[in-house]
Amino acid sequence: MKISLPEASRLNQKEFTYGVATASFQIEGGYDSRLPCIWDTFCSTQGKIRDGSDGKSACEHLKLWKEDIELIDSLNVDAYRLSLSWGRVINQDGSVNSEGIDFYIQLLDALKRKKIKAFVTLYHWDLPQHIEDNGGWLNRETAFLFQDYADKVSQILGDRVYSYATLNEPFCSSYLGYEAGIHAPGLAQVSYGRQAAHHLLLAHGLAMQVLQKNAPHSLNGIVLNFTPCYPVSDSLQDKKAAALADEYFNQWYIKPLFDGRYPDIMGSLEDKDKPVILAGDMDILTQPLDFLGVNFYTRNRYQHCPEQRFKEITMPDVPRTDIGWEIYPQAFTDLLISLDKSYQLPPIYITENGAAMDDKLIAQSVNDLDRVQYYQGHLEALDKAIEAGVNIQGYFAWSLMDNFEWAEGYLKRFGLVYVDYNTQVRTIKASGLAYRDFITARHTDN
Ligand code: PNW
Repeated sequence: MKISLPEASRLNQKEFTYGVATASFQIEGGYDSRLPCIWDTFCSTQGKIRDGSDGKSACEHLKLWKEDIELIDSLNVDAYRLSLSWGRVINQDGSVNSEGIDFYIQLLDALKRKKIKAFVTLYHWDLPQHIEDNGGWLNRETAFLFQDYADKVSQILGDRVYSYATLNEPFCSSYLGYEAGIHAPGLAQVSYGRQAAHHLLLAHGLAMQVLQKNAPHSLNGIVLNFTPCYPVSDSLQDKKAAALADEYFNQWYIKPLFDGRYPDIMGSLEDKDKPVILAGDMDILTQPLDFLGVNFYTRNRYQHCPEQRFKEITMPDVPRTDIGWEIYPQAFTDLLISLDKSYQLPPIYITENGAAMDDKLIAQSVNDLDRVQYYQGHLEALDKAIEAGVNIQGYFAWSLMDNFEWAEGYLKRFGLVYVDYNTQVRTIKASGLAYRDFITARHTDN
């Protein structure tokens, strides 16, 4: 089974950037050579991770990185998106950990030799635990510690990095981590979630300032995730409910960056739940961006509900991935068009898209045709958005390989490459081969 798009599609041009993505905590292991982070603590708390696992070894990428770079190269991608572990490169006293930064320098140099562009995310959720012990993202000071971290690493890494993203998915860090309690650090209050979000976006703005100074030639920006909100029916009330959910879960994290204010739904929060915003903060948040990273997986459906503003409804009989997320590529097209209409955006990169499937390794191969189909459908959806005029420059599959899937532990597999966690043997799945062949077949005439 193949992935293919019409010959004339923008997605078939060499100039379009294709990559694969990972994140430090999900693949590195190497627990002993970094500071403990909030995910180590969360994993050691009973009942938080579905299979009781942790990220101490993960995919042993810290040891196997050379092999993994060969693997990435064998997929013929133009780019690799990775994240840095804050607690591997910065010591508790704020100084640089030379062994930690050396690991990334070697990795980035190896990518450079292979002409693979490095897209580096500075924060993909692994906050050093000592910072959480001082309040984490509820403490405004954390935003300045992040700026300092960004400053130090961007000075050292220099032009090895093609693109820096400040944060990955501030929605997940703040809402899932501080409001819903299902991600680290596992706190659950509206006021916490909203305050954490503001401090994360502040951290982003502060970091952008130093990145533009230290790495003016890199493409600097942020990665946001969107789960578009659809009504369960055509009724006006359900449509309103979906629009409110969209403000609360999606627009909350993008509107301040481009419009310098939070969505109107903030006005309906109780005063105790509203974030503290200091004078001048919005000027810091709205730094110009070189790119916007968009992560897309699925959509959600909402219904009007008298006691709440909106209620999420699980629809029966819709196609779903192994993690339970609805497969609905049209939402990808709709999302990109609506973002493009709503904001003055820089070029967009799709920094994550992919699916968890119930993979079976049989006779050293994984025949994940359902995942191939997911990619086919979503690349077609992306093509439609480009046709409609949205400026999209690249696409990253999530993920290079199976890895630690947060609260799901190792139970859910998102990789183009299968990982046997007993042996650490990697096997390229049918989807990985299809992705490689699709990238390789792009024509060069135009
Ligand atoms: C993203 N949601 O996480 C992350 O960037 C990856 O680290 C992760 O492995 C991948 O997607 C797959 O889950 C998300 O509930 C987790 O809306 C949860 C949500 C969205 C993104």
